[in-house]
This record gives sequence, C-alpha cells and structure tokens, in this order.
Amino acid sequence: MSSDGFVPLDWEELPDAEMQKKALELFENMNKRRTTRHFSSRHVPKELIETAIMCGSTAPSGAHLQPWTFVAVSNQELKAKMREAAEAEERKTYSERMPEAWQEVLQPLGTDAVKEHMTDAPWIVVLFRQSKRIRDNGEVGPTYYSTESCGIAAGMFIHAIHNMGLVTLTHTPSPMGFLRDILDRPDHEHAMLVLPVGYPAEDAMVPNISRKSLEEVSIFFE
Ligand code: IYR
Repeated sequence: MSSDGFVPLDWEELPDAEMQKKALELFENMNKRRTTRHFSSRHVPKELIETAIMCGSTAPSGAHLQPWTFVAVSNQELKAKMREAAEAEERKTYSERMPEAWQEVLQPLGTDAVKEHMTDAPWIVVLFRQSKRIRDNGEVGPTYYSTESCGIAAGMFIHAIHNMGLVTLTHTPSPMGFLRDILDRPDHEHAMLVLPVGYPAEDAMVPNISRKSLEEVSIFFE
C-alpha cells in the first residue's frame, strides 16, 4: 500500500496493562525533573547534547517547517560574553522593569540578576525561533505557529536532558536581542530560551514547591 507522498504509519498496539505501566513510569520519571540554577562545571560529552537536540527536533511543527535552531555553546569565552550581556539586561529588569506583581511571584524562587549558570554549566543551548523560512531558491517565506512549535520542541529537549540524567534551566533573559548578535544569527531568528545543561552542583538547591494536582489543572467532559 502506498500513495504519493505518504507511507504507512509505523505503529504497534500495546496490551492495556503495558500501556498503564508505561504511562505511570513516564509520569514518575517526569515528576522527578527539577529546574536548578546550580550547575557543576563537569564535562558533558557533545554527543549527549546532539542527541537531546535531535529529541527536541522530533517535535511536531506548523506545516512541518521545523522552525527552530538550537545553538549549543561550550566555548568558555563565548559563554562569558553571553553572561555579561544577560546580566546587564537582567540588572535593568530586576531594578527597573519588573512590576511589583511579578516580583511577588518570583521572590519565593530566589532568582536575581546574577547568572552564574551561564558560565558554570558546560553547555548553554539557545533555542532560536525562526519567524521566516528561506526557500531553496533563497526567497523568504513565512513560518506558521512557530511559537507553539518551538515551545513543544523545547519541552521535548528538556525531557531528553532529564531522561539522560542531566539538568537544565529555562532561562529567559529579557530582552534577548543580544543573543542574535553574539551568536551571529540572522534577523528572522529570535532567541526564545536559554538552556544551560550539565550535571547539578554537589550542593544544588531547588525551591521547596509542589505541582498542581490533576483536579487543579484539568477538566473532563465524559
Ligand atoms: N528573566 C528573569 C526573570 C525571571 C522571570 C520568570 I517568569 C522566572 O520564572 C524566573 C526568572 C530571569 O531569568 O532571572
């Protein structure tokens, strides 16, 4: 069976009990993921980062345009440059741009303008969203749902990092325009997330917070 441009779906039915088991095991694994700001500088092989990017890049995307570029940086000078620029923006954000309502919800998380993770973590992965695509003939065309697509890709990347036993942090220095300049990306690429990746520091801490219950996050109509 084949029809132009389509191939049969590669899919295998699982027994009910196996489905339940896999579903719960995945939840238990995902529920152990924590965001930490405290990274060890221990080496992480490039191959692991490459595989995590390939996991992120399996995400569904608008019109299958895959509108993302993952820029992975281990170069120490470049990381230092990014940290300096991020901290300059963040100092302004924390001291002038952050309204009180925002400060109120951030306060328990203990964040501030000091971004040591930018130089401590062995890898900084910056996810760029492509608002346009370059056709094969060089012409520029639109992309579709690029924010949604990149959000999904980021989630899959984060899960891959957790699943391989490393930690990451979704850092959003704001505004992020400086990353396009430092990392030499074109105008139609927009930095969306900064993801330091590595082993946690030995004394890594995380906020003492809990996740919402199923009842709080969902409504079912049956
Ligand atoms: N971008 C800043 C502030 C910040 C904002 C939110 I919303 C957070 O959940 C955490 C931090 C920063 O990265 O510090």
